[in-house]
Amino acid sequence: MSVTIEQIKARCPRFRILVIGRRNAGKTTILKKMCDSDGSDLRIVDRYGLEVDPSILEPDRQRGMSDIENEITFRSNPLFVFHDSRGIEAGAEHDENSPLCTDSLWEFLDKRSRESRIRDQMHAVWLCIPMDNQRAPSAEFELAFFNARASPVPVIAVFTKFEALIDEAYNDLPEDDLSDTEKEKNASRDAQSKFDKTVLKAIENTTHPPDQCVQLQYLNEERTRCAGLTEATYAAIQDETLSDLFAMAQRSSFRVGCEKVMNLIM
Ligand SMILES: Nc1nc2c(ncn2[C@@H]2O[C@H](COP(=O)(O)OP(=O)(O)OP(=O)(O)O)[C@@H](O)[C@H]2O)c(=O)[nH]1
Ligand SMILES: [Mg+2]
Repeated sequence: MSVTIEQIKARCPRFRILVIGRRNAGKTTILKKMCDSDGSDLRIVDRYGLEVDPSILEPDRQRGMSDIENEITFRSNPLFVFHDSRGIEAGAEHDENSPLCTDSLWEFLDKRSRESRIRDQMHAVWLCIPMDNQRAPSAEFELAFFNARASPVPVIAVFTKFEALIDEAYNDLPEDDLSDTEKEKNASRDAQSKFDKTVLKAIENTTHPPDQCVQLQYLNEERTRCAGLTEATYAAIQDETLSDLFAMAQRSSFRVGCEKVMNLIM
């Protein structure tokens, strides 16, 4: 007998994601895109269910103000609930490269994976790695996370601001008479090749590499969506209930969701 949407929602009403990444990595931008929100409907509650002022996530607020246990939701899509690593980086407050406090992150993930109810467990991790930062991935930050432990939940490495690598490759192109279109094509090719040989290789050589990798670009622009992240997350989820729930929850990339939901309904 196939499982109905109501049965899935009764067991686990929301898909829970932990988003990790250094300052300015593009975390909040991704959450908003995923929920098709402009940010005005953002809601935060603390571990006791008490309402928290959403301004604690604003870029100029101290990272320590935020608590990883806080649940972030958007009214535009109540099927997703997020946790932001933002409060957890150690070191100088204004140093975007200050090291990740990996132990605290793993403690949080371990605790969540021991929760008896599926609704309280963490269902996926998005680790955002900004490509406009010359020091990413670094041994103090992203690589430390992947070298620390095997994750009890799927981890997706999200390479954000990928266009920064393409811009860099464009500037490095040799002088010639190629058209702008050809130059852009060559820059994309060179950026991808450099990324594969350096960034991706470093990530894949860690002790516990991510389940999926995805590149995102120009997410600061209104027109862009993060369909690649939807597909990568969907591909990483093993549990059937969770994969059905994720398919229902994601709205901004309709392809996976509609197919799955239609199959469940019919
Ligand atoms: N160029 C470019 N900018 C981006 C992209 N994604 C996000 N940004 C911009 O990067 C800045 C930081 O994005 P946020 O989403 O606030 O980053 P964050 O990781 O939540 O930052 P903190 O909350 O301070 O840790 C914003 O100005 C975004 O508009 C992208 O793909 N390309
Ligand atoms: Mg943020």
